[in-house]
Amino acid sequence: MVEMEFHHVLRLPFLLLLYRFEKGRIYTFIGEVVVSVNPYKLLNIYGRDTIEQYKGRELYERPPHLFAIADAAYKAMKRRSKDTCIVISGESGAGKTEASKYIMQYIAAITNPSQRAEVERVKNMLLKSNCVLEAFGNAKTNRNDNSSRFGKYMDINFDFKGDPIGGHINNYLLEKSRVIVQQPGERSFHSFYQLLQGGSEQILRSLHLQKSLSSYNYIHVGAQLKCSINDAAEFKVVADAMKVIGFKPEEIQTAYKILATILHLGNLKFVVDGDTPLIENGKVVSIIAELLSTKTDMVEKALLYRTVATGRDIIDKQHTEQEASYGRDAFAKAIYERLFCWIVTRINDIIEVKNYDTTVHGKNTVIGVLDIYGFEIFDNNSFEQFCINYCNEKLQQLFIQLVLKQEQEEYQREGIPWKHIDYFNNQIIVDLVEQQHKGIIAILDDACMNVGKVTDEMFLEALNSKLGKHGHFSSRKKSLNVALACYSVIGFIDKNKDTLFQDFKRLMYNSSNPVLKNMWPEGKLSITEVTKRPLTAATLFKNSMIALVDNLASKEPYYVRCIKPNDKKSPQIFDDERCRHQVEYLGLLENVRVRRAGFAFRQTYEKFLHRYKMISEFTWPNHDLPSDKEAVKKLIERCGFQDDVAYGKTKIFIRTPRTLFTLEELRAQMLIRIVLFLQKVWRGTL
Ligand code: AD9
Ligand code: MG
Repeated sequence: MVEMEFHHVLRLPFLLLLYRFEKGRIYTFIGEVVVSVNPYKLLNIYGRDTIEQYKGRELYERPPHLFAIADAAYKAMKRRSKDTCIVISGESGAGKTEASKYIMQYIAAITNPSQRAEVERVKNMLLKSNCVLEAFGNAKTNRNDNSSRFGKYMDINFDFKGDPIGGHINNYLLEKSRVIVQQPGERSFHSFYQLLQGGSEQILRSLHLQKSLSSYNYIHVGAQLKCSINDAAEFKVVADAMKVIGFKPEEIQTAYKILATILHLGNLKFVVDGDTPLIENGKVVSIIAELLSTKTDMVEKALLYRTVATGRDIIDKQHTEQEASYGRDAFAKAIYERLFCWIVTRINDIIEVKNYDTTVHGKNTVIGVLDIYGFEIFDNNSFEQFCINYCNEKLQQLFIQLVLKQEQEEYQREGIPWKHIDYFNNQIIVDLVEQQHKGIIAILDDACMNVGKVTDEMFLEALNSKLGKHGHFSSRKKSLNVALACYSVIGFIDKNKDTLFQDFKRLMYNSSNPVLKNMWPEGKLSITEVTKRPLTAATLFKNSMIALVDNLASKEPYYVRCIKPNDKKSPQIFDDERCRHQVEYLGLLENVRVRRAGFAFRQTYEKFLHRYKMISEFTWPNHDLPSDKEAVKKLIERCGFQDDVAYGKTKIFIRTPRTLFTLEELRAQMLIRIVLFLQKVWRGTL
């Protein structure tokens, strides 16, 4: 019990986290939030025996653990048929992706006790999808050897028995610029290294690839880097997982062909003959044509010309050398991104719930698990970091809304005496980025809409003139500063416009490989049919973030807040400053204060009675008091909990979790008695 008191009733979360980390206890509860400190070593706390300890228990019955929160989300979904979600946040390398996998493993382990084959199949596919997505969507960065370069929200659907019957994955903005360039010390996506290191000689030969990583311009920066991922072994694991999930051999083969195409594209060189760019290494073009199941002259044409409509005329306009290089890089990024999205779509096709009839089987409920890219600041931060960090601000805002703001507003609404606790509301930062007409994204889009050449510097000037007076915006020459972070505007315009010449789309659509062709349906349109200007990358991302937050807000949320103890990936070091900072910006201090002064549990009088009325003779089977509120008061006094509760206008508020356990225990005892009593009645022995 002493232990239990200690990990809830915390005054200084930072010291408590330190104390617990040193004792090898990486999880701590703050209210219903689990705080996790990355141990950077394998711990023996995820096995079958641990799972059994958490299965079906109440949240605070066992020491803090991811399994406790997973079980709580699962129980809430099952007991109350409510959709729930688990939001995992924290900076890059803090342990979000690992946490999401343990949560999924836990859910898989505790469901389907009758071992139904179809449910087992679904569970297996859900678990296997992780390693495929990580191979194509994760990369080594300077912060994390297995950094998620995309955001992932996965819904797991359950049937009325509480067994998984399918799922759906939403992916968010892949950092595709990594395909063509990486910062020193970083690598491209794992998939490239896995193919080159793990692919058999036969596979590599068919793709015209050689094992040497440094032969390929797009990945040579990180070729010699040590990475904790075993590329060769992972190649086989991923290939097997793809097979198990249901990818067809020709689909897997096409994925390899796309990876190979990109590696070859990176080695393409343009030379200028007078004004005319030519391709220096023509052999590479024919290899690419072979891999893409198209013709060499068509690939060459797409690389050197673009079709433009001028009035009624359609002409082939020759690229400058710069345009040709830009086009090549944009093509490489686009086919990788498309491959990634296609993988997600294929997984979704396979795992989506099929043949579920709600009229027969009851409601199909959902647990969502969110694992996004964590907040990150590097030496050089560009459009991608801007998007990633905006996403983190958005989720922090949701946390504030749900945990801090709503909590306090509820006390007020219910008339519970309450001293307001201040917190930094980051809505102002979110607005700065996303506000219509006035926010950074709107200003960026405006700049991109301008006809004629718009430079990043012009965008910076527009920001300065429109946001110069904003308290959270500052800029220096050639850089812009939002909130705590420094970003360079270089590349913002290009990355936001995200132009891919139409000719490449048509090239892909005209491939005789049906898998490739299907990935590029818009290539069907001719130049005169393409009229609409596509939404910009930032606006698409903003819209997807708004939809994500709306979706999360519609579910009952559970939080895991991950903390990175040091920047050296060391299991020994708890870097005070780094941890203090994270505790601060994650809002954990305020979270503790709101929780400590507040109430762990609340429920409407009606629902409360419905669950606990058997505990007291005043309420069982029905009460004759003037209101449910009066009946609850009577029940609570009867149990002696009057000092641990407050009565709101419509809800009862219970301060400590222990009271709730006791109520649950009393309820369970009474249910057993009632059942025994009824059995006796039925048998006629009473
Ligand atoms: V990023 O935002 O995707 O860059 P994450 O996802 O927060 O980041 P990740 O889960 O990938 O971080 O964890 C980083 C590394 O920390 C892992 O590769 C493990 O080596 C290590 N880690 C994280 N959590 C655990 C754990 N519970 N037990 C052991 C862990 N090691
Ligand atoms: Mg991750």
